[in-house]
Amino acid sequence: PYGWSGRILWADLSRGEFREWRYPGEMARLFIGGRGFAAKILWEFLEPGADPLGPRNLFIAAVGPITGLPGPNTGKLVVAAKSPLTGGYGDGNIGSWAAVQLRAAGWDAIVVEGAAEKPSILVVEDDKAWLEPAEDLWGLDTFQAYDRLVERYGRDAGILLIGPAGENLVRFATVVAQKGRSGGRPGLGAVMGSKRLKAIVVRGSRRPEVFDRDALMKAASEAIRAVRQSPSYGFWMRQGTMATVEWAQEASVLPAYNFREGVFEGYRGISGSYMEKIEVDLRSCPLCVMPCGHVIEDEEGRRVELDYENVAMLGSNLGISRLEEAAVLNRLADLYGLDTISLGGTLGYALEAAERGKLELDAGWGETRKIAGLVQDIALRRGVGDLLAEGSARASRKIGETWYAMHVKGLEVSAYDCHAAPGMALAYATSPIGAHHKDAWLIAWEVQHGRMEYSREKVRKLIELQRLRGGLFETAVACRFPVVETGIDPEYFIRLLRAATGLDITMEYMNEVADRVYALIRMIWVREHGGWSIEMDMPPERWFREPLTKGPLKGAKLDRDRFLEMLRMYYEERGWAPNGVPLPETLRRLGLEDAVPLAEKHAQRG
Ligand code: PTT
Ligand code: SF4
Repeated sequence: PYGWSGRILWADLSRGEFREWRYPGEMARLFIGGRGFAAKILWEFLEPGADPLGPRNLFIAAVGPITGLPGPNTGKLVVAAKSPLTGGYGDGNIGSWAAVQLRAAGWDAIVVEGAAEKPSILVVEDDKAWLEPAEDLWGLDTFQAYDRLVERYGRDAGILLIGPAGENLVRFATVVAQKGRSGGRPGLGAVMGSKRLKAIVVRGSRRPEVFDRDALMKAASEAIRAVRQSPSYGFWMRQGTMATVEWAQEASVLPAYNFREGVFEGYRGISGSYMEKIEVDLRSCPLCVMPCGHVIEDEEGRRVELDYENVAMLGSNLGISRLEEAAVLNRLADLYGLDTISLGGTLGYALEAAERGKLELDAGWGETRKIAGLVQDIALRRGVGDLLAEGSARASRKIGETWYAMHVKGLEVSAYDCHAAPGMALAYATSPIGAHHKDAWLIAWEVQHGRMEYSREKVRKLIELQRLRGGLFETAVACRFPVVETGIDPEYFIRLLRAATGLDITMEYMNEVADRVYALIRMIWVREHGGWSIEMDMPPERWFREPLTKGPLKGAKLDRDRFLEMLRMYYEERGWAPNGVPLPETLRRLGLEDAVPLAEKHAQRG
């Protein structure tokens, strides 16, 4: 086959066994790769009710047909598992040489089950796989461990690893690649930790086979030229995602003080414009043609790669108005392997709970040094850090105040306040992994199109974005920024897919793949939770309860009834029942017959 190797590496760490699974060709056609493969594998092989931090959970790393090929920004891979943070489907998308190497080794995915007895490294070299001891690395931070792994396996090795947070099963620990590339927000690092897997190291020596190399090269060079000629390319190269700080402030969506407000008085000090003045380096994922890893030196003179989400969640959301201070927290998150968004959301919740006298905490808004201490406590599960390592949903239930815990399904909201953005709130509510912006960054469109409206048009736009971002880019597996940031035509990626696979793939075809993957992921959630209700898709109570008190949109908040109406429209558009379960006929149309019995049991019509 072209585009796929047709092989998945199955590693059982309990038994120390490694086997090749030649999966059916239909799986490639229906699910493409990446998130699609992850969803299919979890649906078929994950034991329902398995403890996410137990040996029966499956940890998956998957590439897609265009990963690692010529073309803009194809050095990405998807990591997925049942999430210890949400109890549902969880995934993330990381830029890493491991993506390129996995393809060169001739595997479309790695599935890891069981748990090793001792800290281990899974080494994959072309067709062979084995475990090596990692006792000497256990306890090391991700930078130290990365350096040791490079020494041991060489500069060209693809490396995915965890830090102390993953080892200590912090529920929002991530998987880290290179220094400062991190993914798998819903606790994928803890899943690796529970398997005592410090790292996965991959090397391959083959060139992936493609159907039509000339067509591939042509599409790739045209796409790269389009990126470089884009009017937004220059500004992107200067600020990357950091440009969003000033934009978010202007649009009143910059989270401040645990999402109490959408504007922050100190936004200039954490902005992209300020960053430009102190930037010391620019890094990127492999094969990237528009690098966005802007590096500055933090308060302590150490190098940190920044992103908007990190800076907003660990800056304005915690009342911190100096970039160099937010960077201290960002760096700690990278070192320990903690998700910056969930960390910022959980810390924001804790600071507010302390302010309300519900939690004893020796830290307040803007107190960076003390907050940094808390970050360490979380990673090492010390004192109150042990409670906060559970994430804001669990911590808030324990504390007994849940309405200002800013999460959906247990995953903390990314850095866009939604008091005045019902569509973005719906994007969080319906994201397949909990509140993440990656599937639908509706906010930019929404602020210009009837911002406070609850309309079907908005619902349709949301689904359009979910199909493109959560479908095409998560299954073909490449970075979505060439399309969503420099605005090149997504058709370039369809051409790459066609040239790689030889299949007659169109955008409509990929939209259907996206709908199939969405429906199947929803069925995984339904199975894990023993049913579903519309309340389980609701955004945080704060946005309905308490209006903004500052900025041009002062007084704005969401309307519960109108939001529910829009959520029902969303289900309708997707062919899901009014309680959020895909209808049997929808599943049949998408070729998901094996999920029909579960849907028949749980879908409540009207
Ligand atoms: C992503 C999430 C994001 S989304 C950010 S900043 W962003 C945070 N980054 C973190 C970090 O850094 N360190 C850390 N310890 N935790 C972090 N948590 C947060 O994780 C990332 C880029 C970005 S930067 C974005 S939007 C795009 N996301 C893509 C995606 O989801 N799919 C895709 N096909 N392409 C994408 N391109 C862009 O990639 P998660 P990365 Mg990340 C330091 O992984 O789990 O999806 O969460 O992977 O290699 O760092 O690239 O303003
Ligand atoms: Fe990585 Fe940024 Fe390049 Fe995308 S644009 S591949 S996230 S460096």
